Amino acid sequence: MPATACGTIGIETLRSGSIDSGENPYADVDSAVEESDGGDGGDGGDGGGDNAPEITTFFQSEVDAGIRFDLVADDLDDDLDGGTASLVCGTHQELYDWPDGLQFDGSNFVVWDSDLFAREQQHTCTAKVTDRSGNDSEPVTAEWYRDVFTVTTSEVGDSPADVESIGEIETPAELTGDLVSTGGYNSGSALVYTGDQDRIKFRVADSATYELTLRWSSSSDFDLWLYSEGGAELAYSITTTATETITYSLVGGTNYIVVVNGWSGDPGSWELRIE
Ligand SMILES: [Ca+2]
Ligand SMILES: [Ca+2]
Ligand SMILES: [Ca+2]
Repeated sequence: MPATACGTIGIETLRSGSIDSGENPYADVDSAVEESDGGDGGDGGDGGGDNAPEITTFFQSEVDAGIRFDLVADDLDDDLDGGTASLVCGTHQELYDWPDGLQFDGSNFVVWDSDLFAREQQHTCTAKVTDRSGNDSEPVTAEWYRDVFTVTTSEVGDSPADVESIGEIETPAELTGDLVSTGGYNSGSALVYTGDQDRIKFRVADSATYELTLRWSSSSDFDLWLYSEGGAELAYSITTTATETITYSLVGGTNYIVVVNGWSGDPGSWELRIE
């Protein structure tokens, strides 16, 4: 996927020339309509307004506001203004006036809601532009894989007050971190952890049953706990296997604290998947 780039929607490369020369940029509209009415279609005719536009750049990328589409088209006979551009991704499509409908936040591209694009899936999007004479470009297709939501946590202290807050996550999400030490003992029916504890505060947007799965690479014994923001114990997974899983109904918009503990063995990195 290209990085964010200077590609723009709404550039018609020959457009400025016609403006500068004082020509009426819409001079072809009436004759094109008449041709269409007469059954000739947009492709026949007299050499004016008959050239199909061409998409020269089309790609999407993920930005803070959502999924951004950059689209550049060219039209040799300069009658793209007043036409349209269509974007189709799966079952969602939008039709924009060219070029004015393609303005987003004062700039020359469009941004779609990222909720339209599930994570860990391939998305196929197709763009097509049509000039005001009715000539369609060839459709241009872009394949794009939207990756999992990731958060790399940082080391914080080990007291209950030492929490890293990562805000609202999108699911599936993969959180990673490192336990720098391990240790623990049984105190009656309670477990006491004496090693590194990684506490992360998060929330999800939607209320649902989620699975939290902790994995780590070493042969150590790590554990997983879930608390309310106020510190109430909600769930835990403290097996001796190399995976810990908590299944829990999280309330959307509510903060929770998940804790990764090292019970025994070598310290090392961990990965927590929430979905
Ligand atoms: Ca740590
Ligand atoms: Ca810690
Ligand atoms: Ca364990």
